[in-house]
Amino acid sequence: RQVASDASFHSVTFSESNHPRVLITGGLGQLGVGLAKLLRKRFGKNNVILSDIRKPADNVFYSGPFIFADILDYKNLREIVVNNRITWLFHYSALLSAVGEANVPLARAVNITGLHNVLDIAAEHNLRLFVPSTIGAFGPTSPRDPTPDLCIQRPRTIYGVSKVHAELMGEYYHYRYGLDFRCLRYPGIISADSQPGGGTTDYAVQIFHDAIKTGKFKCYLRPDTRLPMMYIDDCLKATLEIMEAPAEALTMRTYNISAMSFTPEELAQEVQKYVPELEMSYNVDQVRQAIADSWPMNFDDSNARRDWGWKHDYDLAELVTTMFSYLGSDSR
Ligand code: AKB
Repeated sequence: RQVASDASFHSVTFSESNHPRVLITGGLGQLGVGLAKLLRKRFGKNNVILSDIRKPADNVFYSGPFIFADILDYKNLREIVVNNRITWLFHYSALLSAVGEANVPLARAVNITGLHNVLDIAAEHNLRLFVPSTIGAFGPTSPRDPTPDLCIQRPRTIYGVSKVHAELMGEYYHYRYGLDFRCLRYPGIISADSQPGGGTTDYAVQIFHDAIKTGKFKCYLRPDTRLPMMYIDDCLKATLEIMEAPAEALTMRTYNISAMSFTPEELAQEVQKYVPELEMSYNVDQVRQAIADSWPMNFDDSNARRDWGWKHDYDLAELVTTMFSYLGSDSR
């Protein structure tokens, strides 16, 4: 009887191990909950652990495994990886561009020291590691229209500097230690049921909420500020696709991905198709404007399209329709 139950135990663990065991750090930011939902559909609810240092809302807590993980605590992170037999790690903990400028020491700790912990644990435990990078990894001396994968990267924010560092360190660990590091440079991400925190592209999310609630939106960027953007479903799809891509398909380890580029003025025109009375005004925040002015206007993602078949589903019109169908334009 003992032997039989041991055998069935092993067969259960064996079949479960066909799926990756996933940990998502910084899981309560704009992207983690949506990513967990997508991965749980594919790999099973209990194979995907969401983590953060904050307390989750009840619906997040009850939708699947959630644990406390502090990426600055090496031992805590290592214990979680070992105890849960983690094989894939999505490292989403980071301070974004605007909030990073407001607290450089914290951004340096989270975005750089935290990354070092994650890299060491991933290399030591043979994990497949995804780290998001960003359009913010480029700077004023990069070509901006379009911005290719390989060009000058001299960002002027601590966020951008930390992301260039992450790209280079991940690639170094890949070539030096064989770490299966995969990285996408995200544009500004737009989502309906989660909020970004402290970024430069956040206006493109806030405009929908304010248009519905008040019919007014005050934008902190100039009307002609063009930035690459993407709907969250495309972003999460690309993230899963690069993690599942066969290693032989990847000619690089860090790829630009893109879907659309627009200015606040162009977004407002599209939003006005749903809220015609929307009153736009502009009150430029010099810090965020300077950041935006140093970032790509259009992102060249031809390598991602060629190597692993990246293709976006949402353009500007589709994005705006989808946002209003989630948020409900008549909920005022
Ligand atoms: C930010 O605005 O800081 C982020 C990003 C583009 O990386 N949304």
